[in-house]
Amino acid sequence: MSNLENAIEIIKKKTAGQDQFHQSVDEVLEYVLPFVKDKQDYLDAKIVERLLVPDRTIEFRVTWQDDDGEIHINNGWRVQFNNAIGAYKGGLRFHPSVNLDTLKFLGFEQTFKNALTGLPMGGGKGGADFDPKGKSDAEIMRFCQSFMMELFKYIGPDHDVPAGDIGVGEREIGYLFGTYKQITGAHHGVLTGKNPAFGGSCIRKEATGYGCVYFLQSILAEQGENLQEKRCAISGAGNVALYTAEKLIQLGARVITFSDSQGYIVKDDGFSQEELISIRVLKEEKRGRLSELDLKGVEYYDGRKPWHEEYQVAIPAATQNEIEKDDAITIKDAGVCVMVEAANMPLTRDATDYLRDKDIIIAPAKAANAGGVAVSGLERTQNAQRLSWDCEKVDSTLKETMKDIHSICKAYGDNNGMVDYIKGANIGGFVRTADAMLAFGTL
Ligand code: NDP
Ligand code: 2IT
Repeated sequence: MSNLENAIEIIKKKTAGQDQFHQSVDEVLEYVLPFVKDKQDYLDAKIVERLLVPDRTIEFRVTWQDDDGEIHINNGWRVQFNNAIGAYKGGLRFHPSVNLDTLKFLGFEQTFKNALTGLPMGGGKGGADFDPKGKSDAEIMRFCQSFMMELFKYIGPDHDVPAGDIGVGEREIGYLFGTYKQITGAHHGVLTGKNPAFGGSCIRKEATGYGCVYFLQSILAEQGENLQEKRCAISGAGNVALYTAEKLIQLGARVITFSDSQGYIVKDDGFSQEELISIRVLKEEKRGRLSELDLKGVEYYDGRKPWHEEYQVAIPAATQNEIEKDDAITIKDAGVCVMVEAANMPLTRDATDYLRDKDIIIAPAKAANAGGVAVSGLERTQNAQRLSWDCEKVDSTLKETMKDIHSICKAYGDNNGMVDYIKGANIGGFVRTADAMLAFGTL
């Protein structure tokens, strides 16, 4: 065993039980280890070992009161993973399943994703094991206020800039930003994903989904194909799922499924933009369940995932490890040719291995869903300039960014003349971060 492999084993032992973190590390190392093998400067500086340990993790208590006056206590975290190329940047997740393992995997992934955008942003992630489901607006507000009472000590526009993720959208960012502003008196770009009324960027809420579709367009163009009439199955029915669908439908594809944590809906000839609005109102405004949707020609299947249909493009947009090996087999049998990871790490290792073995193209999350954080980067730029760009400018910059990420994947992901997007994204993201770390010396 080499010194490096030995060091990796020790890091894994020290972080025993952090299975999602190890899964994301293994995926990166599968490509990075062969790449650094003969690069003595990276090896001497122990860049790989340093990358596997977050700069710091902050854990805190969040105490809040519900509408009946009862006190609740949750755990909050911020993982500041790596700031080699810029201030820590990454979302906040509010979901009962959140723990340090989840946030470490997300912060680690975010480091490489942010590097791929070409913008000066390091990687971080945070959140709480708070369940927003069934909570009133006032309860959400009080939770966000209490969360920020602690988080504000560790963030700042040039230091760490959080945004949204699962369970944190424009409403929560509003409460968080309002609290930060109340405590510090400063109105600046400390959070992204803000409402454009007070400094948010046009297209930020659409950006992750739109970016996924722009990336898919580049992949299809590489195959001499396009989106016209392509049947797409999407999981999830949140921010990323719905804006991915909006752009797909705009560009002539058919979106046939959505899901939530209870079940899935299907419309065999594809959802329309009007139907999409009904789904958005149900999920975003009423915070309801897909089972409550009443739309003609739409079937609901309780307790099932959406992969048993016929489609060419699969787009998981819900959560990590939602596609297991059995689902991957179903997806292959459905006739899929491209898998676009809109969610972070949506495939288990077995599922990834199975689909790659069957030569199905996988666009990894680091590349495919980078559009969200890229426009977050543009929101920071606008805040620093004290002005707002028009939507056209933000959208065209997003398109260029996704094309550039596709080119990076091609440059680093050659596999016998084909593009291996997983390899390309991992090495491309690594090189940029590693070179910055080298330049700083031993820190
Ligand atoms: P939302 O909270 O808006 O929506 C999440 C969706 O996923 C909901 O439909 C939810 O169902 C479903 N879901 C969440 N957890 C689970 C679970 N454990 N099992 C089954 N379904 C689940 O989140 P986003 O759309 O923002 O995020 C979706 C994915 O995209 C995440 O992986 C996130 O990390 C990633 N992402 C988000 C970005 C952003 O800008 N928001 C940027 C890049 C990646 P239900 O309604 O029943 O809870
Ligand atoms: O996973 C992600 O890239 C995000 N949740 C978005 C992060 C951001 O800072 O916009």
